[in-house]
This record gives sequence, structure tokens and C-alpha cells, in this order.
Amino acid sequence: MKIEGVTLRELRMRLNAPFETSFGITQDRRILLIEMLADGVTGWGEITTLESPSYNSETTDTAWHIISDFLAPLVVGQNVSTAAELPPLLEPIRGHYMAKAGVENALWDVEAQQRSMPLWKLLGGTREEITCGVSLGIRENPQSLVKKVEEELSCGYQRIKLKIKPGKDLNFLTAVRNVFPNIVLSVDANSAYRLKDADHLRKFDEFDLLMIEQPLEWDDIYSHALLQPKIRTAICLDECISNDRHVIGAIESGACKIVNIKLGRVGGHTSARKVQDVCRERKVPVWCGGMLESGVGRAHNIAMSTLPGFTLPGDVSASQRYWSQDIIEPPVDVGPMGTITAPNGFGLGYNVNRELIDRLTVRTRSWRDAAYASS
Ligand code: OSB
Ligand code: MG
Repeated sequence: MKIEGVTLRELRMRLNAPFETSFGITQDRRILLIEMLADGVTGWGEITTLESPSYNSETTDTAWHIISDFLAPLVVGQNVSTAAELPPLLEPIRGHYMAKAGVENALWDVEAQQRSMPLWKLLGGTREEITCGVSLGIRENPQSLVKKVEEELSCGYQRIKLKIKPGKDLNFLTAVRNVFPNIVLSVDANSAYRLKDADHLRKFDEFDLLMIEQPLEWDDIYSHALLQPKIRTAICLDECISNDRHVIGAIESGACKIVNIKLGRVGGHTSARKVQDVCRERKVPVWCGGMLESGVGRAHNIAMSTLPGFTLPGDVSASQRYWSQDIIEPPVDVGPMGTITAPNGFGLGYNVNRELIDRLTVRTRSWRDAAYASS
């Protein structure tokens, strides 16, 4: 595949409702999309950064910079036989996993279309249907959270994850567990606690949680290895894991029993596949995390979630939970049993709504291989 051109755009999209985590509130998303042209075929990728460096160190603007000044000039004009050959070319650029993932994933979409296959099959996916959970933001009071949980359960979602932070944890958990004693429940702290809070975190054990996600520092695997033996609840790492080497260290040191794989955070489909292989070999369950994506990122998440290691429900849910109108057609829909059917169309398997994308776009930059510049 000869990479003929790359277009980078920034879209403004407003979430239907503000989403609160331990690090802040998000409603107005600044979403970057990559449109890649190779051998006459167009593929799409999404950069899953947030607007501020509060989840990890990347932002919409750092990704714009890295793609504009380094990644796009490097990839345009390259000739590769498969998208999996792209990551080694990007290796000289340190970090910036989400920026790289957006570029690599667009090429995976191209490759799947060229081979006349759904992307999920090209990746090696084995499940035609993926199971879905929801991630619920921190709310004003426990009663309103209970009401929200009830709504999501009535839509069929198979697992409820509650965002928590100090002062808004045990009280909210107690309220939800009292009303729903048997649901599959987990919590996500986004690094809001410290190892010295181990006695407090041990109190979560009585709520029979599927997992506690990323309780400690975003970049510290060792502190989680010290915490896990002190609590019964399984630790799941999110922020800490950027590649297969990290996940080997985390599992071997006992820092986690479950892994959240985010396609952007690990740098794209090639790395995500390696991370899930490492976990599967060690019998560690994985699931697909979310970053409040538009339909393009969501479609990539669905494809990844069909890989055999993804045995737990992910944070991949219906488009309508996020957007009044998604940028793909049809929007992602979740069935009454809380599942999404992997699409049969080639590539992502959803149509990208260019007209809507154009309307939402606030800036664009394009690179074209010199050999095609005049065409
Ligand atoms: O930690 O999983 C997280 C959203 C933004 C940043 C980090 C996280 C999240 C979510 C939402 O939990 C997942 C989603 O619904 O997309
Ligand atoms: Mg998380």
C-alpha cells in the first residue's frame, strides 16, 4: 500500500451530557480525525486524546503538533504491505501513543477495504457479537446515580462501572449495591488514591466488585503491585499500560488481575493485539476501554473487541448515549441483551458521514505525496 495522502482535522462535538471523572468534567470534545488515502482507498482513524493532559500526558493540541510536524510527513509516500509494518517506522518518535494510533488505525481501515474484509476479521477477531457495559460519570448525589444505573440496566447493559473519587465513593457504592445487590459492578478511580489509602480501599471489598480500575498513580505499576495483596478486589490497570512490555511487567509483578485495553493509549491495533496476546497467554481477562469517542473511534473499538482475549464487557456503548448525531451511519446500536453485532461491511463497516464531518470541522491540514501532488 502506497500512502498517497493524509488529512488531519479537528472537530468540535458536544456530548449530550457532561461527564465527570476524578480529574475533571468533560462536555465539549475537540476530536481529531485522520483520513488516509492509500492506493486510491480512504481509511479513517480517530485520535483519542482528551483536551487537557489530565488522563494521560497527551492532548488534542500535542497530537496535532506531533502528527503535523512528525508523523504525517514521515508516513506520506511510504510503501507498506500491511498496516502492521507502520509501527516500526514510527518507533523513532517517543511516546505520543494516541497520535500514532490515529494514523496507524486509518491504514488498517484501508487495508481491510482493499482486502474486501471487515476490519474485525482482518485483525483476527473471533466473536460476531461483543458484550457492552457503561461507564457512569460522578454525580451530584447517590440517588441520581441509582436512577441512572436503573436506566442503563433497562437498556440491557451487562456491566455498570462507576467513576469514583475520595468523598464520592463508599456512599455512592452503598446506595447502588443496596438497590442492585446482584449486578456486575466495578469502579474506576482514574488515579485518585495513594498507597497510604490501602485501608480505605480495602473497604471496597465488601461490595463484591468485578474490579477496581486504576486506583493509584497513572504511571506507577509498582505501587499497584504493593496494593493488590492488601485488597481482595481485583485491580484493573488502565492508564499505566501503554504497550506489551508494560503489561508483562504489570502481570508478572502482581499489579493487576484484569487489563483495560484502549486502542489509543497502547498506540494502535498492532500493539493492542500484542497486549491482548500477552494477557491471553497468562489467562488475564481484558476488555475494551473508551475515551468518549466519536463513531470512528467507536467502530475501531468494536473491531478490536472481537479479539479472543476480550472476555469481559467493554466501555463500548451506543452512539446515542454520547451524541445527538454521530458521524457514522448507521450509529452504533446496542441490542436488548447489551450486545453490539460486529458489522459485515468492508473496513470499519460503518459509513462515515462526510457532510456532517465537514460541518463540525474547525481546522484541517493535508499532506500529499509529491508523486500525486498534481492529481
Ligand atoms: O478511565 O476509562 C476511563 C473517559 C475519559 C477518560 C478516561 C476514561 C473514560 C471513561 C468513559 O470511563 C468511557 C466511555 O464511555 O467512552
Ligand atoms: Mg479508566
